[in-house]
Amino acid sequence: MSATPPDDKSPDLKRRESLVRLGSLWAATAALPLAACGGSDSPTPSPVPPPGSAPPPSGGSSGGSPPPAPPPPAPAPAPSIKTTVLNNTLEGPWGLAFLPDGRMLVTQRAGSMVILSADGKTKSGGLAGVPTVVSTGQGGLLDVALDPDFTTMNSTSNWVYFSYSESGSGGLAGTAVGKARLDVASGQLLEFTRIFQQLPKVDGGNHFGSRIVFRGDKTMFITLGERDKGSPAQDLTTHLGKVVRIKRDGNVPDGTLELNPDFGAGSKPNLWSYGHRNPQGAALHPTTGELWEAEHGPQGGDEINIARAGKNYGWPVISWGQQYGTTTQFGEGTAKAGMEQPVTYWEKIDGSAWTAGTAKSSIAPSGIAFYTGDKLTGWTGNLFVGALAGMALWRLTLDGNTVSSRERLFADLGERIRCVRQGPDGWLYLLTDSGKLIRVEQ
Ligand SMILES: [Ca+2]
Repeated sequence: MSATPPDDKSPDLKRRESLVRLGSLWAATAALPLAACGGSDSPTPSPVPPPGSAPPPSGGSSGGSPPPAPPPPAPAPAPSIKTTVLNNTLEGPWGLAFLPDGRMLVTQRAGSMVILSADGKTKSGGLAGVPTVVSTGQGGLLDVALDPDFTTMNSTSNWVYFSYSESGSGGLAGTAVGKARLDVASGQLLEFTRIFQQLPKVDGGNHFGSRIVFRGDKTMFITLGERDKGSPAQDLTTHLGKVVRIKRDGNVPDGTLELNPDFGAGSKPNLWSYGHRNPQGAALHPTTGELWEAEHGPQGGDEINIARAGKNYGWPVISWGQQYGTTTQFGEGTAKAGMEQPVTYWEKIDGSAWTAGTAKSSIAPSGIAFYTGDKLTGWTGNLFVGALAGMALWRLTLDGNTVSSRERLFADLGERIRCVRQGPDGWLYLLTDSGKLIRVEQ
């Protein structure tokens, strides 16, 4: 499959991707006039913010002071850091989980799951037992995660969990999560059970989310898009635009586990946080254990948030983005009391500062990962964000919960980066919409 799915922001995606291609061309040749990229919108890495800018915000303060524009660029990477394409035969890869023996379980959006050899070079046939998925628009077979107890290949806890777009009556669809036993020897998923359904199902093919992230208590977070419907993200009787937290059997945590927040009568009991747009990236912070998520804004306003229990992340009331095809602020503004601010956000596709009165643009973030290894020099503790429209890997350095710098990496690859994972070998692995598995190494 060569076509890329129309990820997010479809009204201006083609235009912005043409800007990206121009940007990549510029980066490659250093010859294209800036005017070709829309005036002052430089395609080079993030500039330093203007002198006197306030320091970046700490994570998740309610309302109040908005975060300033972009953090300064990070120091240049070690010159020896490089990318190696290990496989280019995947078809719309979306999620990746490392098996205990180093092989990789990869979902392909159209509805298949394959296993790659530990060196990435050999791809199995599609596993039997994958449920039927709706693969139109941004939907399909999406993320995959191993059971926290699936730590050896002969484990009896050989469960895998995966998110997908599930059809309903009348052409409606919604995100779902299923579990099944992975029998590698026979190439099958066995004992499939659906453990979560996003409700209500609605029409349209956009904003399914989704990522699955296990906490230390073996409950899982599932990030869910608002299905491009806007206001349901604020409606606590729906799963649209929410992060939910459930147990491995699909039930709501109770008893000895931390309870989910109480959102009141009529609310869905598995909700964790709300006001999200389309969170396609999520990862657990390696030291705080909190859930960080990346979500698509509208035209501009892509965000990284720390999704905390009971908090409202503002969509579609507040946003750092604009209405499509205009220079008009989206919603009521950029901040409101009782609504959380992102820890960082992008107003331009290349991370540069936005100029008032001009159109914003989107990096379109998908998978994210914290790097906890030490083999990539200087990158330990950094957060990595794959960009689709922005065709880059963003490296964010952190000072606690504050993003202290951002760096746009590998734009010259011209790849939509869908998924970022740290491998057991201490390198970073990327999946691209063009079907590649790429290792970042040095
Ligand atoms: Ca927000």
